[in-house]
Amino acid sequence: MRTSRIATLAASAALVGLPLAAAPASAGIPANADAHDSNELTAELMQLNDSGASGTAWAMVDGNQVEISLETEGLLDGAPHAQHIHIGGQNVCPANDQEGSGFEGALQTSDGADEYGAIAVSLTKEPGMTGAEHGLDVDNFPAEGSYSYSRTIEVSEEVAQQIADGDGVVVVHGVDHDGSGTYDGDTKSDLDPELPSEATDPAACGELNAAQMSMPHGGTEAGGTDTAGIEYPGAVVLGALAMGLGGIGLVAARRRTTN
Ligand SMILES: [Cu+2]
Repeated sequence: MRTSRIATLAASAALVGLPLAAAPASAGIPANADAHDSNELTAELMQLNDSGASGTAWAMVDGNQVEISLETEGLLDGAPHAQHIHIGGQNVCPANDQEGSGFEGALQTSDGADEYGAIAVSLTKEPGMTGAEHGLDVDNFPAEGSYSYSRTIEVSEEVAQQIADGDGVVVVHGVDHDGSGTYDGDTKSDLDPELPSEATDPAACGELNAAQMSMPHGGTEAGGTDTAGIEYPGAVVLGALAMGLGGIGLVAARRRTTN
């Protein structure tokens, strides 16, 4: 009687132990991340208008909070770069060589609206406002040729969902078409006739898509958990539970993407 019960226990333990072998595969998921309502995205920013600019963007959607980081280079130094998440187009970037209505065929911001949509979130620095209507608050945007930007922004639930669904496109503006070292020229901006078009023409663009792997922001905490799980039997059960929860999260995430 007693031995068979022990055998049952051993069998259960073996079953519980099984997921542990698969645990390292989940190491990329940060231990503190809530798999149910967070969504990690990345974008590679490519030049538009032959600006020579490039960069990367990373975003994490958690409820109606969007944490976003940008790394840029090759932009005009000493001039403000309006930057936004655009939503509502085909969720893509125009081609670098796409002809527009601006200076010598330059692509103006509205020329790319079919591709990337309209301004949805203004990526200003603190304490700048982040709504679409603040898209040209030039005093609150980075003004270097290369910069790192990071901010957590509260958005509407609709915008959060759209970004999480991969409908967001990051656009950085400001191109020195004539190489004068400043925003000038006779062509007026299609967004604000008070500004030269150079101040608002798109310089770089990247589509925010679901991240294939964790960026440094969340990845570091994940390393310690697996070894701890092997040393403490209690943690094995926790690990198995976490695997189960993770699985549910994955199913939910997949369902969301197919919808
Ligand atoms: Cu924009």
